[in-house]
Amino acid sequence: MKHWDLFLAPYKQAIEELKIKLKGMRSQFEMDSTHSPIEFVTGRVKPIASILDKANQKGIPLDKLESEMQDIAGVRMMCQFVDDIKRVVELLRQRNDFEIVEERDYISHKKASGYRSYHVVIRYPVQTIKGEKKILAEIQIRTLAMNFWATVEHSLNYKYKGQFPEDIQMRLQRAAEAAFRLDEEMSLIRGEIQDAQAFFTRKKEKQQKG
Ligand code: 0O2
Repeated sequence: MKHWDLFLAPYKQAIEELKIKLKGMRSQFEMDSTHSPIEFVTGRVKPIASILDKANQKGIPLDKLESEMQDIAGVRMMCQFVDDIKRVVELLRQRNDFEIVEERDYISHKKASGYRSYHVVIRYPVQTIKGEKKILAEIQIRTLAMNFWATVEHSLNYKYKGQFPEDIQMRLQRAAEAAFRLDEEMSLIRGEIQDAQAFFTRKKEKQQKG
């Protein structure tokens, strides 16, 4: 087995486990017939090329990756409303299957790029045949609008290698403001939206029962 496969194996295992656990939170809300603050969950192990790029940019020696690169394992939890993010963070704080080591609030303090998200860095124990191994993982919690902006900006960043032409830079800033306003508008009609969603869920359940 190659060195990278061995190194990444516990991160892959952690992602698979975390996706099941965090998606499980959503199913529990559904069973409760209450609004789920979690819309959907995704996860990935950072590709080797991105690990090497980031290590290079941040001056992280390769033998320090385990302790200094916090997002080799990354999970994203998407929410409908900004207020849902706080609830999700609270739920994560209550869990006892991992330890929170750091929280970064890029919602109250958005990044200069316009990026908004709430990051929770955890130390997660992976059970292996050689015993327990604790790895760092980053959970990013964001609204659907924040996710849309970040996904598009990330692709453009890849294309332009961070050196955006001025017009694109300006449009991205405007798009970030629009995403912020969209979140605000949705929060204002949150009650209406949730009533409508509850109505459709009940209707679907009735139809399924025949
Ligand atoms: P990828 O491809 O998503 O893995 P730094 O790189 O110094 O900003 P640090 O210290 O690693 O960040 O921690 P931070 O900022 O909490 O987390 C970095 C990750 O957050 C990024 O990972 C992105 O996923 C996301 N992120 C942070 N800033 C931005 C931004 O301006 N735009 C977008 N689209 N995403 C952002 P990677 O390694 O950059 O990329």
